Amino acid sequence: MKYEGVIFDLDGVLCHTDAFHYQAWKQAAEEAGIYFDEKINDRLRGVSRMECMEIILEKDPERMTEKQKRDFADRKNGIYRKLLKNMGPEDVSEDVSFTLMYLKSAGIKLAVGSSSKNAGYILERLGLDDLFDQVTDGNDIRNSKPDPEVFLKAAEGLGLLPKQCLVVEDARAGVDAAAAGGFECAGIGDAAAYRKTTWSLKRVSDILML
Ligand code: B16
Ligand code: MG
Repeated sequence: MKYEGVIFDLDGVLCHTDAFHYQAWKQAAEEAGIYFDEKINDRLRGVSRMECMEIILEKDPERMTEKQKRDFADRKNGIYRKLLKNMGPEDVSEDVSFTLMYLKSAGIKLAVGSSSKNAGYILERLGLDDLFDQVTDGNDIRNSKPDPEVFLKAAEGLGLLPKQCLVVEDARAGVDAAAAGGFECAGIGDAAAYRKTTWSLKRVSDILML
């Protein structure tokens, strides 16, 4: 690999929490009488919790006060955290596990760059909390993706420059963030077909060829 470090997005790359996010937003929305569907959920990938609120309320932005928005987001997070208890090391795919072990043994520095404030907890549930040299998440940043802050801080934590690192992302907002920070970016899923993606991946282990 030509990179000295790899910065992985968490949700959608190292693991899949989409269904839990969906269930939690859906339940909180139903309780509050707000419409929510999978299409809206798809637009929430890589986006911070409070920015998700703006998307959910975009048809009726005046509907809630700031306090009500925070309460709604807290309610969603409570439901989401309970669902995360269902996750365990078996939720890391063999492909992801192999990739992480291979890179680690090759001496490549490894980081997580996630918008999620639950990243630490998720990594713990997955049994991956000791593996990374740097974890930068939603608790460490002021501006979330597409702002490059999360990746710039992760690279800094690794002691590397953006051009020395590869970012791996599943969300367009994340690819935009990587590009804005001067990183090359490998896109998987939704991000694979995005024009700003440097490399398109079918599976995470494809990065081992770069
Ligand atoms: P939380 P990533 C993102 O994580 C998710 O893709 C996005 O759907 C979620 O809204 C965001 O984290 C915030 O998550 O509510 O747990 O703080 O893809 O950047 O790892
Ligand atoms: Mg993601």
